[in-house]
Amino acid sequence: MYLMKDITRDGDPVLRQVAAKVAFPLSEADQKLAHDMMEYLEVSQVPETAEKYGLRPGVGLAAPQVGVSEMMAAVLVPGTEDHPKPLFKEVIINPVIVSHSVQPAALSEGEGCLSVDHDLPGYVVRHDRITVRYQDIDGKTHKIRLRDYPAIVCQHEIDHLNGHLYYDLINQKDPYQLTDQNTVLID
Ligand code: NB4
Ligand code: NI
Repeated sequence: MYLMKDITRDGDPVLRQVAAKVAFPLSEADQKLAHDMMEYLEVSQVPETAEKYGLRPGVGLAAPQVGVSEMMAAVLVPGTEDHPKPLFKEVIINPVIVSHSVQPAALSEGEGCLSVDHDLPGYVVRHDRITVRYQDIDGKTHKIRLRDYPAIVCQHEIDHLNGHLYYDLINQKDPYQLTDQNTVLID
């Protein structure tokens, strides 16, 4: 299982590289990578185990964040109290955003990143709705539509695979300025 000491930090060149496409069938190393990234998210989302292992909670984790420059990311968007089934749980491989809404969206609280030790304030303006094509661990291709919170998480992870970090998208002059008045703010 991954621990915080295994997470690459801002300044490591791997976070600025464009990751390599993953070949199928997955190698044993890639199968373990997929498993261990999702395991991190699961363990990090339970307060007791997060505390036990000293993990920062996460809803996504991209392979470059564990030092592997490959197009793979784990996403675990939890459900709500009265709807506990995860909103989206998948290891996405070779993901591509094939289309997106014109309408922008941002998390109202801004974003944080396990690879960035100090949270930088500001709106990270992204697409409100996306269509993503990706392969699962069995090599099966999926094309799915996501909106709001799960769409934001996937965009953050796909950005990692292309060498981008969330603060690249914050308006440097005025972090909470919204250029587009139609921006959806997501709690
Ligand atoms: C990825 C996210 C940053 C913004 C929004 C949020 C958390 C991350 C980074 C979009 C994607 C990790 C990957 C959270 C969190 C809500 C759900 C369930 C119970 C606690 C957990 C807290 F932890 N971001 N952290 N940051 N990254 N929500 N939640 N809660 O996940 O760097 O590239 O456990
Ligand atoms: Ni991140």
